[in-house]
Parts: sequence; structure tokens; C-alpha cells
Amino acid sequence: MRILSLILIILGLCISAGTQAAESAKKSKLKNKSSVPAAGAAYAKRTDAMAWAERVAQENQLDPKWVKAQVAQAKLIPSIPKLILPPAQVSQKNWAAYRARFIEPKRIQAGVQFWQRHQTLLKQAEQAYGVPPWLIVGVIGVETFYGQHTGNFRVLDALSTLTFDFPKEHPRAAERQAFFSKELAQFLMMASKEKINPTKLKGSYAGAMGLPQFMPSSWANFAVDFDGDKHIDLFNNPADVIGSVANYFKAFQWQPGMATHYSVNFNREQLDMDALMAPDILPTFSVNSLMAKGAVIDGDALLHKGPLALIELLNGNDPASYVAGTENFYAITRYNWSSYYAMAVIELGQAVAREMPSKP
Ligand SMILES: [Ca+2]
Repeated sequence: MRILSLILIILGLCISAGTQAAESAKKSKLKNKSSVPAAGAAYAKRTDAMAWAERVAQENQLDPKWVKAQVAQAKLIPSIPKLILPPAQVSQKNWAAYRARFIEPKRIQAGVQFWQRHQTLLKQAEQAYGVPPWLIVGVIGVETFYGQHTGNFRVLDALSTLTFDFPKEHPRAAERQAFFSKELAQFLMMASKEKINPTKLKGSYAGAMGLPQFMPSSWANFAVDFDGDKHIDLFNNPADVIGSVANYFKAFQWQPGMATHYSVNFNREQLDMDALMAPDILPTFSVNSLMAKGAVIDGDALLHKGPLALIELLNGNDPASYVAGTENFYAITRYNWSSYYAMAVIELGQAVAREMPSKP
């Protein structure tokens, strides 16, 4: 993977690389509003914003006049500082409820249409990057319902608000503000390179863009021009969207042919749940060490060569669900750092695959 350490540092500061689906409860409320979010005062009169523009232009060899002119058009969006704060009340995680939101007939049907429409591109991406169509279809479906929900915020406003008015009461305000400052700079570099007017691009309240909801740094590092037209367009160009998602997973070590997870039961007499849960989602246990701690797997899982993790998915007040996650399960969590997200992507992608008229 390219520039692994830098990316991991950047990603570590963000909720996710390309998405804010972990906060989709908050986002979905916004998605339901078709109107453009209200914007407040412009940053043209803010000396800190203009100083930022001057510095970022110099650091990145951009025209200071152009950068200042763009930042001057950015507006504070008053709702965004509230959206970025952790929720006051942490609701209990519920995989069954999360699953029901994404694995449902309309989204599956839209996935079938997307797959049929882009079958050739999906095959080409699999050949180029080793990433299967179902995974790309699952990600784009969970992220944006195949382009139906790509966000209504002007990215310039969203990232400027999070750079210049990040809420100080956030528990990690300094590092998160620094993260969004870098994202705003990356966004302006992308717009400059692609000769796009930055005010024209819309995305999530955190600045995630296009069908795959790439943050600007993910765009800079992982997006590809898959149709060779010399531009990268994750808003309107399906080839670039599909190629870029595939390239992202290749970069995060997706292994062709490896399962994402296996079903798991427990041998209560041997069970050492603390030890099994200690590494969280990081694949750590060999088949034998997993079994020795009381996790029971069978069939193909017994032949698995790499490390496994015990993945716990809470179901509110009902019993939790468990699977044995492989390194490929972990790879999916690099797109959005959530096992619930990864499982929704897998189940949606595979539900779509089952519904395809000619089985892929
Ligand atoms: Ca292109």
C-alpha cells in the first residue's frame, strides 16, 4: 500500500476514510431534507481564514489569490459543529436495526440495477485490482444508495466550518480540527487540479464526496482515473467510482479469494471471552488458538490460513451476534472503522449478488 503510515495517521483521526456512515443516524435526518442547508456568514472577513489560505497556498504551490478567493466564498454552516460532536446519549448498538436499514428490498433492487448497468466496469476492476464486484456494489449501496444520497452540503462550506469553527467542546477538538484543515487543503488542491469550481461540489457534512463518499485525502491517495479520460470524477463517472473503490481495497490489502468471515459458535466449558475479545476486530488468532479459547468454527473455516478475529455485533437487549472475521473483514473496516458497517457492506453486496438474474 502506498504511504501506509501517513494514511493510517490521517485515517485514525477521522471517523472513516471515505464515509460517515457510522453516524448515519444523524446524517439520515439531514438526507431527508431536500433543501440546501442554511449557511451563515462568509469567511471573507475572517483574518484567521485568510491567513490559513495564504499559508496553504504557499505550502501546496497554489495561487494565493485563487485560494483566498475560494475561502472567501465559504460560509459557516451553523448545524455542522453540532453534527460533528459525539452524541450526548450513546444509544445501545443494534446490529439487527442497522442491518434492516441497509439490507432491504429497495436498496437491493437498486444494487441489481447498478451491477447490471456497470457489469463490464466491475469485471475490469476485479481484473485490475482483485476486488470482487459484490464488495464494490455493497460499499456504494451502503454509502449513498447508488448515488441517491451523496450529501447536500457544499463541501467548501462544510470543510471550512470544520476548519475555522470546529467545536471546542469536542473531546479531540485539536486533532480533529487539524484533520479537517488538511482535508480542506486537499479539497482545494483537487478542485485546482481538476479545474472545478469548489463552490459547485456537494457532499456530506464532513466533506465526503461522490458515490463512494471519499474524503479529499482519500481522493488524493486512492482515487483513480479508471476510464483514462485524464480526469478523476467520483460524482458522475461510474468507471472512476468503481475503479477507485477497488483501488482503495487493494491498497488496504484485500486478498482475492479469501472469505470475509465464518460463522462461529461457542464451547461454554472452554470459553475465554475476555481473551477472544481483547484484540477487538484485529485478526489475531489462528484457527487452533481461536478453538482453544472456546470459539467453535467448522467446514471451510478450519482450513483458513490467516489470522481471525472474533467480531461481536450487539443487538440492543437481545443476544449479540458473532462471526469469525478474516483479514478481508478487517480490510472492509478500513473504509469505515466499524464492524457494523463492514457487515452491512458484506450482506448487502451478497444479497445483491443473489438477486442478479445471471449469477455472477
Ligand atoms: Ca476518468
